[in-house]
Amino acid sequence: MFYQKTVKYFLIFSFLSFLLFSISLKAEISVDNEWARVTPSGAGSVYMKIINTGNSDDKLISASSDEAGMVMIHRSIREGNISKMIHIHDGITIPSNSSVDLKPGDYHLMLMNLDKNLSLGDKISVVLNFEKNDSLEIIPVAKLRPPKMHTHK
Ligand SMILES: [Cu+2]
Repeated sequence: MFYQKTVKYFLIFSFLSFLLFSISLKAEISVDNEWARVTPSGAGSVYMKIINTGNSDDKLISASSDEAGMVMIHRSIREGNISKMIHIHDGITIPSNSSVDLKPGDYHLMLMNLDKNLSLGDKISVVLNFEKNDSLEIIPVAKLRPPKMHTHK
């Protein structure tokens, strides 16, 4: 009897702690217009707009996907006539009350060793990890071209 009560209180306490923990977590980062590019090789690129509505800067530090061996943060740069991709090791800063576009010819996520080649319309689950904010799951759809931007109020 005493044992049952203890278990009961413990469960209630755990649940309340979880609620408090959830409330204290930051959710000031959102993602819009996420999409993935179809590539003939075993890699794919993911683009999106990352919006920070908080009053402090945050940083996208890493990303992962169950469907890819590895997800890297890349940036395409031009050197003369050559376009090449560099691996961004220190993340992408998302300034407070601002946004950063991951777009072709610029920042993107590179899905390495995809389980299968992407086909048009495929959905891929990708988890974004931030320095301060909660991790965020996005599900970009494989497309040829970027989606039209939504309008925001
Ligand atoms: Cu890349």
